[in-house]
Amino acid sequence: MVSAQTASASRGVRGGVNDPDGDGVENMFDLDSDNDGLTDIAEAGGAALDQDGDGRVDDTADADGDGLPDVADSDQGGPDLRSPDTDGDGIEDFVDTDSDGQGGTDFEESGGFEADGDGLPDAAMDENSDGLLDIFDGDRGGMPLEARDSDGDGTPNHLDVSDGSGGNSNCSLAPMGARQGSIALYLIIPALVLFRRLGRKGAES
Ligand SMILES: [Ca+2]
Ligand SMILES: [Ca+2]
Ligand SMILES: [Ca+2]
Ligand SMILES: [Ca+2]
Repeated sequence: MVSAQTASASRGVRGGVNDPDGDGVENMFDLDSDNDGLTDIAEAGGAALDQDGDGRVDDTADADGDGLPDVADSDQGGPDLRSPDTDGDGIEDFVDTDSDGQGGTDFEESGGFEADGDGLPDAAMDENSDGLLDIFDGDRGGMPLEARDSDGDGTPNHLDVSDGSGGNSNCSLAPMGARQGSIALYLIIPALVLFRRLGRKGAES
């Protein structure tokens, strides 16, 4: 069952329009506008441009002076980063804590663990007030959450409604290795029983 708080959070309406995560940092200054640990640049498809995990592009050279760093400027051969709305609910991914609308939050689907059941990080400390929680902030010794792609189809779990979970959002939270492990057990246990039976038959004959 989804709590009202989680449902509200998943629709990105925890705070105001310009500060949906309610951390006091407006989106235009917030490096993680929905506070789920996936930086805005990563949620726009630019994770590779931020290797040091501070939520900003590493190379800020701006040859044409248009305010966009060359590495994210299509005028300069960079990718044309957009603000996608993967589930089409009218809330762009960078402010949508459940970007694929599948039920599990982006934080959970990216391997994040939390205890209070709201599907979002429990930590609240953001010492440098850039909107990116310390635990995810490269400037504060943290590391941003990294997207996972359990089924290896090139679409990360938090954007993938068919990530091999069979439509069950709980399954999508399980690491792929765990699922493989359970399949292997299903295969191994009957095989062991068969071998033991054959062994007994051999000993009796
Ligand atoms: Ca904010
Ligand atoms: Ca985010
Ligand atoms: Ca959305
Ligand atoms: Ca911060």
